[in-house]
Formats: sequence, C-alpha cells, structure tokens
Amino acid sequence: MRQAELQCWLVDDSPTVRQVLLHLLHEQAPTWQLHEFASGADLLRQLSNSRAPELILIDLNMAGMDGIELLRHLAARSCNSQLVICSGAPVRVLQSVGELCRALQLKLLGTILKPVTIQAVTDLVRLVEQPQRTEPHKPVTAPLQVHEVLRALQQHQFYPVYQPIIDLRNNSLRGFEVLSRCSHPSRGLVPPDAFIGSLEKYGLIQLHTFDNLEMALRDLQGWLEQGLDLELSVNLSPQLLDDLTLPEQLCQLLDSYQIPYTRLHLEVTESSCAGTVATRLDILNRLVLRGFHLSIDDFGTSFSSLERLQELPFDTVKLDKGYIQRALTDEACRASVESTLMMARRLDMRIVAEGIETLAGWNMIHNAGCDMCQGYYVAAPMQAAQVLSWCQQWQQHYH
Ligand code: G
Ligand code: G
Ligand code: MN
Repeated sequence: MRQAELQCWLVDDSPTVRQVLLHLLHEQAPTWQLHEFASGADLLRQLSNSRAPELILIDLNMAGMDGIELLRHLAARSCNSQLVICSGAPVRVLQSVGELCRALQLKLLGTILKPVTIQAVTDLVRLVEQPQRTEPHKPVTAPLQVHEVLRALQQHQFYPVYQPIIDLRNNSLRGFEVLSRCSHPSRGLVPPDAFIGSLEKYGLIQLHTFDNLEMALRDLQGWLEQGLDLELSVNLSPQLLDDLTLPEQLCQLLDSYQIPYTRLHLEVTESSCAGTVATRLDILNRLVLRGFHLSIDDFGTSFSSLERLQELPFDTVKLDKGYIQRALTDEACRASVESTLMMARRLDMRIVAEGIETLAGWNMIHNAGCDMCQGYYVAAPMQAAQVLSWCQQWQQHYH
C-alpha cells in the first residue's frame, strides 16, 4: 500500500472524539489523507461519489444510523476497505461485532477501545503501514490421492518434525510438538494440510499417527539418554477418539520404548470435543487415568468457553495462532486472550500460546502471564537431526 495515497475516513457522532482521533492520526501518520464524518449517512453519501478509502474507522454507538447498520450498508455495497471498530462498548459486544463483520465478509482490521490512547493509534498505523508477514514457504499443495498416501506409508515418506515449546517463567525448553511431513518423490516436501485430510478420508490416519509417534518416541528415547528432560505433544485426529482400544495401544507403544506416559501430551482440537459422545469421553478419561496429558488444540477458533471445556479432562489449552495474532492488533481480542488466561489460572490449566512470530508477540503473552509459547520467533519445526544442537544453542543463549 503506498502511504502517500492512503485515504482514511472516520465516522463518529462526537466532535470531541473526532478531534482527538484526527489529531493522533495526523501525528502518527502525517501522510494519510484524513476525512471525518459525523454520521453514517454522510459517509455513505461520500462513498457513492468517490473511490472507497483504504481504511474506515467506525464508531458503534451513534445517534441516527448506528455502526452496525452502517456495516450492513457497507456490506451491501461490497465495500473492500479495511475497517476498524472504535468504541466504548463492552468487549463481548466488540467481539460479536467482529463475528458479524466476518459473516458479512467485511475486512475487519481490528478494534480500538475508547477512550482512545496514543498506543492504540500507534499500533494501528504500524499495522496498516507494515505489509502482513507471510509464513515461510507454505506451498499450497493439492491433496495426496489414495494411491499416493498408501505409497507414502509403505515407502516411509512420512517423517516427524519438532517445534520447541518454551516455558515463559524461566525460558526453559519444555518439549516439542511433533508435526508430520511427507517427502514426496516428485512433489517434494508436502505439508500436512495436503495429506492429513486424505489419510482421514481413506481410514489410514490411525496407521500414520502410530508410525509417526513411533519415530518420535525413538527420537525421544535418544534425547532422554543424552540427559535432556523433554516432553512431546502429538496431534490426535478426532477419528482416533472413536476407537475404544486407543489407550491400550498407546500404552503398549510407550512401554516398548520405556517412555513414561506423563511425557506425552495428546492434542485434540476444540471442535472434535464439541458435543462429546460417550466413546470419546470414555477414551479421554482413561488416557488421563493412565497419566497422559491432554491438550485442547486451536482454542479460539470456535465458540467454546473454558468453563464448558473444564468438564472435560484437559490440563492444557493451546491458544490458536490466528487468535494470538489478532490479539496483537485488536484490543477486544487481546482482552479476550487475557480473560482466557485468567480463567485458565483459576481452573488450574496450563496455557500455551501458538504462532508467536515476533518479539511483540512474545512480550504480549509474557506480560499477560501466559505459561508457555511456541512459534517461529523461537524456532520453526525442525528435523530430528537438528534438535540436539538447537537445544544446546537455546540453553547457552536464553537460559
Ligand atoms: O505442521 P503444520 O506446520 O503445517 O501443520 C498443519 C496442521 O496439520 C496443524 O493443524 C497440525 O495440527 C496438523 N498436523 C500436523 N501433523 C499432524 C499429525 O501427525 N496428525 C494430525 N492429526 N494432524 C497433524
Ligand atoms: O496443531 P496446530 O494446528 O496447532 O499446528 C501448529 C501449526 O502452526 C503448524 O502448521 C505449524 O507449522 C504452524 N506454526 C508454528 N509456529 C508458527 C508461527 O509462528 N506462525 C505461523 N503462522 N504458523 C506457525
Ligand atoms: Mn497442535
């Protein structure tokens, strides 16, 4: 986005708020072209006569046409401006307005809580002017077909990679999340998004998970022998929770490598416990009785609350990377992360923040009192052969 051309409109029925916002924006982003509107109707009139601006700051509680109604009109005109909701409304209202924007397919960049602070405006300007970070080479790959996944299993093309999980109280390494990769003879490195779905579809996910886990346990055994004190987290597809023999199978496998069950965290997504059926509850409870740890993965991507999830035997919550990244720029979302952290402490659950890519992300969750973190800022997932030297480096520099 070329800064010099950036148009920023703001609509608020309070002249004082408009004055403060204009002043702060002018200070922080002197090249932006600012336009103020006292009502939604005025703004819509201008929109009919000129090109849509890059950015619109919208007050919710306005006399006449309120902000929600204005959003509806903007959606009806397929407005593709980035929107910022700027309001003194309670956080839960702002969150549900965020959901509304998504439903209306509007581009919500973030929320600013009133009274407006310099920090909030500075964050907003930085966000608009910095191009969004893209993930390091995540190719979009077509899903593997049935013969490809079968061949990959037979020819051992799947292998585990490991992403560190750090304890934020003392910067120590707690362990690794095990993620799967496929090295395809013609397609090269295939990411899990292209094969987990296929493995599930063709009933091969259990076979793959146990293969992957076995390789990981062999690696872990080696690291424990080297004196490292590590835990592993593995992802369990919801399908695995439909087989009542899962706990016994896991115990047998860990026994054969003499790994204590308490070294393993089993990650299950939030959505796969929604409306939990008896079989899944049976399995989850037996796993906990044996000593395995259970984590809720991707928390923040659906509507469950921690209060409801506490009825299930989880000891860890992993905050989804999208939720964490939104919290960096969206004050309502940050407040939601903070209240999730408070609730987790009351429920005696550990929280792992995922997707920490920057120092700003690290600082935010550290200040919020989060227990653990994981993300490219610490390290991207790595192959087993790199783990020992990475651990040594981490211990030398950060611990
Ligand atoms: O590894 P990435 O870095 O790309 O993972 C993408 C998604 O695939 C994540 O949601 C992750 O949980 C999932 N995933 C990665 N490896 C496995 C696996 O071995 N089993 C299951 N069920 N999911 C996995
Ligand atoms: O199981 P889960 O869906 O939580 O899997 C974690 C996913 O997040 C994997 O695809 C992993 O490669 C990815 N990931 C790990 N760290 C980061 C990060 O800092 N930023 C982003 N965008 N993705 C990450
Ligand atoms: Mn996971």
